[in-house]
Amino acid sequence: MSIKTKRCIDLSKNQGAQAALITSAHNKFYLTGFTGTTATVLVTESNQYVMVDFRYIDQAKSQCKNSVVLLTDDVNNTVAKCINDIISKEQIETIGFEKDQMTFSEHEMFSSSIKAQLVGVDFNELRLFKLEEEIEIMQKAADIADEAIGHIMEVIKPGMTESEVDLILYNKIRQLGAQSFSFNTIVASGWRGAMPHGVASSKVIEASDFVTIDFGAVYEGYCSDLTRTFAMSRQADKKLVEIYEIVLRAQVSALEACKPNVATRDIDKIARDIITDAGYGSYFQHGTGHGLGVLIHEAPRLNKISTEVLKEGMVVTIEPGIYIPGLGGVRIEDDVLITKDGCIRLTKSDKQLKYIR
Ligand SMILES: [Mn+2]
Repeated sequence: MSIKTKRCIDLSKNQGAQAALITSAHNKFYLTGFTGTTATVLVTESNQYVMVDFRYIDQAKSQCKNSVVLLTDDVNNTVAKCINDIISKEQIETIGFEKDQMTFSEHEMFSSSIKAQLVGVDFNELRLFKLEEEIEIMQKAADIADEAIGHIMEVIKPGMTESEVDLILYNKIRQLGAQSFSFNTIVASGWRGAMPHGVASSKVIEASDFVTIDFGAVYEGYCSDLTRTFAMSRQADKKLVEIYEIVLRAQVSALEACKPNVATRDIDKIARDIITDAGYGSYFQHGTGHGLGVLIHEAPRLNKISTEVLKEGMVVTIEPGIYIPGLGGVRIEDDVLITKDGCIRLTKSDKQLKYIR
């Protein structure tokens, strides 16, 4: 049994279920490597079963390691029948489902057709600790983001729209081997920089603008997440230059404090206190960071109310920002791996304020 599968069954057992019914795309991929859109995964004490119809049988057989692949159909050999055969053979009475993921109608369908009790299980911790093989992939995803933002800083010019920049960035990450963006890329220039999630628009980038770009590359199923803010020229507003230095200090201080056994809430507090002491506390309303992996946002969270503690093997973002309506904003973000006695940055792009020309 793989380490990932063992974690899955342990989480289920700790929450009162003998087996785990996995229906979310991200957890199916994490456990089995399957990237198709339709499959049902059942993890038991002795096996990991992947149930697919004829469209995915060859794909599942080639992608799913450490798994028993079963062919289903809509009539005689339904998913429910397959599950019932397994639970009677392995004497399973309780099956955990992903309580944050299963829809109400899926739950109705499974609970009326499966001869075991369904138990809601929280699988949010499943992907919390990255294995060596995952860290290697995430480093590559981060390297792609670093190289792509470097390229943008070389080619960006006043007069381009944010959308044009978005497209150049997309082509670059694809050339570098990424499958897709991790999420809709934020290119927020000038006044739009005050919108923390200002997805690239038709706005033209001006010579006096600050520009915030927040994007990530998905490489072999894993996300990176990188934000850099820069000035298009020395015409930029002096107040934003001052804000940049505050955000940079907050980001570096929080990042340098990341190590095992530090509370995520304390990392948030380090960044927040620096920004608050500088007089901008009310302009920093989001959390300082989040876990990263197969999903762009996963456990742990780093904010005012989070209760997790950093441990070796977690990968998190550190991304404080200041946003002033009518003026603009600054955010700086890196991806960080928690190590045995500290942390290392996966994203390595320079953080000194850059003036494009
Ligand atoms: Mn992020």
